[in-house]
Amino acid sequence: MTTAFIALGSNLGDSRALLASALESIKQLDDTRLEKISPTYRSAPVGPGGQPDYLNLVAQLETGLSAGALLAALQQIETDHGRERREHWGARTLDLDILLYGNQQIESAELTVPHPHMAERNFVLYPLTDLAPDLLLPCGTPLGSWREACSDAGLEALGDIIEPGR
Ligand code: ROI
Repeated sequence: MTTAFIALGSNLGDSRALLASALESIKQLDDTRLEKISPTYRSAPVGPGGQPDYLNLVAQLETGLSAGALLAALQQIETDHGRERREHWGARTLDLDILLYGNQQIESAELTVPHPHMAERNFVLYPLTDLAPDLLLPCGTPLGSWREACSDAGLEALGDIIEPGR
């Protein structure tokens, strides 16, 4: 089994219900246990202007799925929740990103792990630190040093407002 951290985000539709339903779907993945869920944050959009604020959180899994199988399963959950691949960095009903997969560094055509933008995204680093404050990244850097270097501008902690459900 491998510990994986997944970033969840939504800024279209009923984001709170979509994220709760996505967590329920993650819980039901083969050979996978949903271990912990971070508090939820409201975050200002990174990317093209004029899109609504996001809700973001991070989930910690134990999984027997390979990274590729986990990615495919998460993409299916996105599709099941109305995700359409449209504008680059545009608004979306549901975004599921693999942040970390054990201690592995992966660079394939489909997947880069650790997630290539996580160091600069407060809506990832803050909830991830809530779950795993003492985490060492695969490169050996403590997560805390990335988070300390990352401003909390545009980020609002909402607490534990989302749990798996339909
Ligand atoms: N911006 C925020 N605040 N939260 C996200 O989850 C998010 N996801 C994205 C882009 C469009 C880059 N911007 C985001 O994919």
